[in-house]
Amino acid sequence: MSIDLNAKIPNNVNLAEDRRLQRALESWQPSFIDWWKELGPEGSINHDVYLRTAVSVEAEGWANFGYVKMPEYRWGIFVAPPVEGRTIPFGEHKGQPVWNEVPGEYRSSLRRLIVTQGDTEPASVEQQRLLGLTAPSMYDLRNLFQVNCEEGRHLWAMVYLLHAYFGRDGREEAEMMLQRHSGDVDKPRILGAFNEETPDWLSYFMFTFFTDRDGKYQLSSLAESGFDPLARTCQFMLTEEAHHMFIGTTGVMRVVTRTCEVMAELKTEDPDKIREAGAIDLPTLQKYLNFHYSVSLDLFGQEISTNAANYYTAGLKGRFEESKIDDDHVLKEGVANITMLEDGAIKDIEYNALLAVNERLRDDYVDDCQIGVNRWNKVMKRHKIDFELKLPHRGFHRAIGTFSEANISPDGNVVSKEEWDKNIDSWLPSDEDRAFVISLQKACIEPGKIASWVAPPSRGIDGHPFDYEYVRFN
Ligand code: BYC
Repeated sequence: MSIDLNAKIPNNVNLAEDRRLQRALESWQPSFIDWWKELGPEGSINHDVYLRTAVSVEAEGWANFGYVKMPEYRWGIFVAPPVEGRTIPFGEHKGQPVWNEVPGEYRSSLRRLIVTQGDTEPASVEQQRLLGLTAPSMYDLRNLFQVNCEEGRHLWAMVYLLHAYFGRDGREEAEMMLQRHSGDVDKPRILGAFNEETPDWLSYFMFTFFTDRDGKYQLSSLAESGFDPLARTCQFMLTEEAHHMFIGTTGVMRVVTRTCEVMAELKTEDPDKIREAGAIDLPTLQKYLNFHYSVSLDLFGQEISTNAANYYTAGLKGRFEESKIDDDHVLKEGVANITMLEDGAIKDIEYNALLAVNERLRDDYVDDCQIGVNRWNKVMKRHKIDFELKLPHRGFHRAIGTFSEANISPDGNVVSKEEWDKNIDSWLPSDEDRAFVISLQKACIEPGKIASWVAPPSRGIDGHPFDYEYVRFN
C-alpha cells in the first residue's frame, strides 16, 4: 500500500485520489487543531516532545521517533493492508466476501459503533489535559503526551471512516466528536467512564491499565468486522494501543514498588507512616483499583444485550480473537453461563450465547486484568509483604447491567444500603484518600528526577535512558 507522508494529512488510503474526501477532511483538520489547543494537554503547545509518529503499517519500523511540537504532530490515517479474499468471519453472512462499502441495512448500527468508539478517543485527551502540570518525571510526561497524540490519531481514524463512508450524517457526527466534552453537563461524552475525572497520576495509571484495556477488547472485536475498512482501521489502532496499556501496567507496578520500598525502609505497614514518607499505602491502591476496574467493566454494556446479538449476527462486531474460537461463529444454538442478579441473589444462569456476547468479551477482559494484578502482587511477594491486590467481584459498584440494581461488596455479597454506606470509604477512594493522592501531585520534570511516590521505570523509551531529555520546554 502506498503511503503519502508528505500530504497535509499523511495517509495510506489514497486520499489524493479522492479530492472530495480530501477536502472534507482538510476542512475538519482546523477544528481538530483548535480543539487540541483548547482541550488538549494544558500549557504544552511549544514543548518539543520526543514522540513516536506512525509512518507505516509494516510490523517492523512502523513508527518514527523524534522531537515534535504537539500541535504539529502528523496525525495521519493508516489502515492495515487488506487480506486477499477475506470473508466475513461470523454471523449470518459468515463466509461471504467482506464489505468494502457500508451495507444499507446496517448503516445506522455501524455508524453508532464507530461514533461510540470515536467519542472515547478525544474524551480521554480531555480527561488527561491537566496531568502534564504535575508529572512525576519527564519520562512520564513524555508518555502522557504520546498517549494523548495517539488518542488524537485514533479519533482521526474514526473520523476518516465517518467522512469516507457515511456522507453528510458522517460529517455531522465528525463535528459532534469535537462538541461533546468529557464531564460536560449538557453535552457529555457517550460512555460513563469517559466523563469521570482523571485528576491525578495514580488515576491515570489505573485508567491506562483498566480503561485502555477495554479499548483493546473493543477494538479487537471491531477488528473482526465484516465491514473491512473498520476491521483494518482497528487492526492498526491496536498496534499503538499496546504502549498505552504498558504505561498502565508498569505505572501501577512502579507505584507498588515504591510503596514496598518505603515499607521495607521504615519496617512498617502503618498507612499513616507510609503516607508521611510520601508514598501511597497499599489499601489506598486497592481502592483506586476497585474504582477503575468497576467503571471499566461498565464499558462492556449489559450482560444480556440484544444490541450485541444484532451486531454479531449482522457481522459487524465479533468476539475477541474470533477466529481462534472453536464453535460455529453463528451462536444461534450455543449456550453460556452468565453471572446475574436474580431475586436479590447472585446466580449463574444459562442463556443463549448470542445474547451473551458482551459478557463473553467482559470475561476475556477480566482474565487479562488478572494477569496484570498477578504481576503487581509479585512485587509485594519479592519484598516479603503479606498483601495482595485483588480484582473485586464483577458486580461491585456497577452502573450498567444486572448488578446496577443492587449493592454488591468487593467480595461478591449482596449487601444492604446501610452496609454499603458504612463500608464505602474502605472500598472506594474516600475524599480524604483523593485529597492525599492529589497532595502528592507536584511536577518533577528535571531529567532523571522522580517523585516520592513512584519508582523509576526499568528502562526508557526507544533505547534511551530514564534521564534522557524527553521534553524540551520552550
Ligand atoms: N455507558 O445493549 P447494551 C477505548 C447503553 S474504550 C453509557 O448492553 P451495547 C479507549 C447502550 O448504549 C472502547 N451507556 O449496549 C480507552 C444502550 O443504549 P440504548 C470504546 C451505556 O450496545 C481509553 C443501552 O445502554 N469502544 O477505545 O451492547 C482511552 C443498552 O445496553 C453503557 C466501544 O465501546 C455505558 N458504559 O453495549 C481511549 C466499542 N453501556 O440502545 C479510548 C463500541 C451500555 O438503549 N461500542 N450503554 O439507547 C459498543 O460496542 C457498545 O456500544 C457498548 C455497549 C459495548 C459500549
